[in-house]
Amino acid sequence: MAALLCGIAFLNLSLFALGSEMKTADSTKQNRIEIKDFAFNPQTLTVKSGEKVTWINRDDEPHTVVSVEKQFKKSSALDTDQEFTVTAGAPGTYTYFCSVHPKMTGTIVVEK
Ligand SMILES: [Cu+2]
Repeated sequence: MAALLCGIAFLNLSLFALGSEMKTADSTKQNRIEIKDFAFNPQTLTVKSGEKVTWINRDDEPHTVVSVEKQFKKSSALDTDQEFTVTAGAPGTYTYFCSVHPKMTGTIVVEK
């Protein structure tokens, strides 16, 4: 019986270790939005306030990133493989589009 209890305690310990590892990986995640085939991918991204969001253009066409309500500075025209980064501000929903192709839209949800 003692051996069984010991085994359970060990299992709990390893579950705990796994949980903290996942937390570490999550806090260093990169918030990346790829622009490909005239679309933002993912189209909706959820981030925490203060985190950085980076767009990268994987198309041969130039694209821009412009906040509909001017909640962040707009990008210049991004050439192929060029990146644009903003820091997520106040919590809320930020919609943006490409001024070259206004049908291209995306959303960033900023949480506290
Ligand atoms: Cu575009």
